[in-house]
Amino acid sequence: AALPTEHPLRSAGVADSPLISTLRGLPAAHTPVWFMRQAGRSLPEYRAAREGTGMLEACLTPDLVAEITLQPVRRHGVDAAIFFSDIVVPMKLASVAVDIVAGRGPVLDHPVRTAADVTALPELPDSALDPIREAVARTVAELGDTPLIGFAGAPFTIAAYAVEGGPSRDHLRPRTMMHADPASWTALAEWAARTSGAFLRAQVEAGASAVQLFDSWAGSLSLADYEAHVQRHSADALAAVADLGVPRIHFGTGTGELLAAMRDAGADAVGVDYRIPLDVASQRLGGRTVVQGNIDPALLAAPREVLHEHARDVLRRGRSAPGHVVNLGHGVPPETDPDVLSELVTFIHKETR
Ligand code: 1CP
Repeated sequence: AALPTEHPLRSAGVADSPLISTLRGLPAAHTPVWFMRQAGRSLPEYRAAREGTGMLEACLTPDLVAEITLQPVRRHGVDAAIFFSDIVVPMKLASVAVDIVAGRGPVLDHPVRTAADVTALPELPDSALDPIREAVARTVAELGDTPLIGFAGAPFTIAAYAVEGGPSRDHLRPRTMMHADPASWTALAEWAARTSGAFLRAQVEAGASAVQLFDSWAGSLSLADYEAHVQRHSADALAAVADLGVPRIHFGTGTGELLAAMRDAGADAVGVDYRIPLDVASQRLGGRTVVQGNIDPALLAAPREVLHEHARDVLRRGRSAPGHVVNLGHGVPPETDPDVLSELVTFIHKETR
């Protein structure tokens, strides 16, 4: 299979954009920058658009999704849009009883803990992804040469919410399940990989030019558990778009010990959180993998000169990799001053042009 004829990645503007060039290890006009959670609570226009609409309802309203996805591109001039959605949206579309509770996060009515719970998980029908396709199509129609990044949750992070039934700190239950009931774990992770893989594929076919797999909580795993129980499922999710030829980014937090294993799951670029410097990350990746990161979100609230010095250090260390996409080490904190982000984008572009 190939990308549809009218796909943005077939246009020179998107294909040669700083983000796509950099992810492919090619030279770019400047170092690209975007921010995880750039579409969200740090923007007053986001809060206004979301007013009175629940998170999941918003994610299934194509006009609203397009508007929220475009807001940070208009305001900050970032080098990519990230599709406004959530990692649990495909679960919801598969008819799992899940909601996103304000101030908490995803919560399931029935946590998935036994073999019977896993067997009862509903498959995601292809037609359920139509609102996603429509939202992506509306978004890319407005984006011009700025690429859209599609995303999905990686099987471990999805399973962490499913088994715990909501947010947790140590993700003990899913980590227990992989040892106590490996057959159920495997079936759950395979379900999550199919579901996330279909979500990724729908976004790419509808116009996303790159993808990011979020394994936000993989840092709670040992390398041994990652390799034995997680890596091949993440590889399956990434493989769902392999034939389409879009660059694939793989991100997690606290994953300093897992970077090479995450790359080997099939990623072109590896996202690094703020806990290890990019030159160390690049060395752990054998110096042959594009890196993304890793401005510490805490420094967004520091004096401008302190933030700039930190950003310069991140750029300097990023040069040891064959390509560097600037991002934060994790999401934009909700209380961030949006002007700081706009100014940081200008700074990165000026420093690297
Ligand atoms: O701008 C963007 O980055 C696009 C939007 C986006 C993305 C990529 C949202 C909107 N969610 C996500 C992915 C996501 N969702 C991840 C991976 C990224 C990360 O590590 O931050 C995770 C872990 C979730 C789960 C989730 N959804 C949480 C975390 C809960 C926990 O365990 O601590 C929360 C709070 C949500 C809700 C959510 N998702 C997105 C927004 C804007 C919100 C807040 C909604 C609201 O309450 O109004």
